[in-house]
Amino acid sequence: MTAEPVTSSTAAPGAEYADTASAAYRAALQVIESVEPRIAAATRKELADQRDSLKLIASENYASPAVLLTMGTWLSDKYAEGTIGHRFYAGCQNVDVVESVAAEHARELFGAPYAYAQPHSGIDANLVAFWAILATRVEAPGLAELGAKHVNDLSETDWESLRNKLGNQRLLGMSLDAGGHLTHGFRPNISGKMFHQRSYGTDPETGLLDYDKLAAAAREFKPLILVGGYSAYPRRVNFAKLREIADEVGATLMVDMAHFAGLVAGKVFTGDEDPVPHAHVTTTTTHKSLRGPRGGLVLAQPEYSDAVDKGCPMVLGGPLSHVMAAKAVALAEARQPSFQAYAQRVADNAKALAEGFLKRGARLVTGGTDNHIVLLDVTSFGLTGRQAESALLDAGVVTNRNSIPADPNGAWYTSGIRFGTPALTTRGFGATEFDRVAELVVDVLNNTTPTQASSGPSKAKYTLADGTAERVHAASAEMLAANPLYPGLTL
Ligand code: DSN
Repeated sequence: MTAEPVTSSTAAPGAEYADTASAAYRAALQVIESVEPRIAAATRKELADQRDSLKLIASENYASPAVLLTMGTWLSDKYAEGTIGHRFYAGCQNVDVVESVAAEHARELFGAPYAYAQPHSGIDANLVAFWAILATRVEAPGLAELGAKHVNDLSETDWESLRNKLGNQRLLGMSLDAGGHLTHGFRPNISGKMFHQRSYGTDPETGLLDYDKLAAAAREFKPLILVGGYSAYPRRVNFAKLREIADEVGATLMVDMAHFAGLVAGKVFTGDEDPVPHAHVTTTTTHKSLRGPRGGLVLAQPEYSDAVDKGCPMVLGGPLSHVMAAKAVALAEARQPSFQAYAQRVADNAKALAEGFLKRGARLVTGGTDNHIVLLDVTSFGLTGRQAESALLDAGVVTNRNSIPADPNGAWYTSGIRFGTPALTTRGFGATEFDRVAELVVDVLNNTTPTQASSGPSKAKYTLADGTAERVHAASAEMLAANPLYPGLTL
């Protein structure tokens, strides 16, 4: 394998204005320092820590300085509850521009008829979507008007009727251990409380989604909402098939593309693998593979757009105008051809990482990847996910432990480690570096021994053989130095 240089078509944005951004950050930190030096110090330290570690958390990335700088303005000071042109506060003319531009970029980028840029996070985006689907689909007096009326205008009888109708709606989503997300009906989340919920899993042998079984589960359960999307499933999904299943049982297809929105934006997932034309409602975060600020978005087909548009104040508090502005900037970046090259490289790098693990004898859930995620089963190293995560962190490799299907160690200790390629790809890592990352990870895990506690094996304790952390730190330092985070940015 030969090293692939990061060409200007795949490099992350920012180097071209690094001097200006450096001056802006130096000035900002000086001002912060004069008011609360501990915050300035923690902010500086965070940059140093991020620069010095191998960030492999699949849901993280590095937003460009333009995106980050956009968040630090007085747009934060404005209240703007309501929607574009219809606010509950005066003086929202500039926020209207900001929100319109963010929504316009989102519609153009994803080819969606309607986009809502207000959600503060992924869970907020999903709550907006749930309420919009309920408001559109469930027949109950007062429900359709809920967004338009102030909630206090509904009578107690209306509310009683609403509660009865809403309480038993059904939601079918991917189970957490198969790679689904907490907000897709998992019990500790409100989605698992507000809906009568069931999960679909993956094939126990292959770890792959079984569309026939999913269709059978949908026929039997007849959900109002079929949720597609995942946060730890290392494969692509055929959303056209999910829509067929939803249509057959009269369900609304809601897809949460938070993890892979960057691959959709970058046209790596097209046709049946692009959820936007198939789903009635699509939600996403903006900070993962999409490489924007921390926040959410909802895209909707026209029949759901009125209800989604009432997300604030139905579900959301005042919009974060500074973050919507940063979403607009990030979405503008994602519309550049360089973002498509980046997204392709994210997927290619995940394959290189998976191949790197497989050729060193490691076991991967589903046997590989075709998105940005690699899920390593660490039981073959005799470890729990918790032990592996901590040992890797000791060596400067930042990951997160994750359940694997039918996980014997449960959701706290787990048996898996989830890896993702978006962040290090932004730094410029290519296939050669990701093969080396696999080698370093395997080195750490081979040199980690679970500690036996007197009362039985502890699922959290371990020892790392002497010299391992230093060896891995040194090897990663070389790769990190060759692929600097925010090149040219000096504080
Ligand atoms: N916390 C995100 C993840 O790590 O996948 C999802 O919310």
